[in-house]
Amino acid sequence: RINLCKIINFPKVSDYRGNLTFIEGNIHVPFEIKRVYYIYDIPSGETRGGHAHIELEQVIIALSGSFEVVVDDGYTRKSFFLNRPHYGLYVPPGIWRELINFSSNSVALVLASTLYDEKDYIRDYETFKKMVSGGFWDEKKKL
Ligand code: T46
Repeated sequence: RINLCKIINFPKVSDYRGNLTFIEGNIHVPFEIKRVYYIYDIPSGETRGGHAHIELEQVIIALSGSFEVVVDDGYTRKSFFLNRPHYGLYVPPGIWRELINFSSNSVALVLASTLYDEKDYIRDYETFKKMVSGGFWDEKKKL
């Protein structure tokens, strides 16, 4: 399932005044956008994430600066380097994610398919692995 994690390129309108990127739900991302949040003022060396989601789909964008997103489907790990605001990483449900190596002043913008729900989080890696091997997400393929 790791190959469901994909870079999505967004439209970029450039002219002498600069660049403009726009993102429309169900058009440029494969879900309706229900929530937007951003992570910023990250102290040097800190990491974010370290969990998986039951239902939530997200697109993670480096609005400013750069960082890496390490994704893990329970079998395979893959790392994506994000450093421009005109593309993002789509992360489907059932993927463990960690955000690492933030540059100074980086801002991670996240588009989310659901409202915040703590019950959707799997914060224990062993529990995640058990759910993967039990086939929990096998019927929930998307993209
Ligand atoms: C993810 C990564 C990339 C809310 O109250 N509402 C929200 O919408 C969110 C996202 C968080 N919170 C609260 C829950 C915690 O008390 O904010 C606190 C910090 O959240 P968390 O520790 O989950 O933050 P991260 O940066 O580790 O994870 C977040 C998202 O939660 C997660 O879905 O994929 O960013």
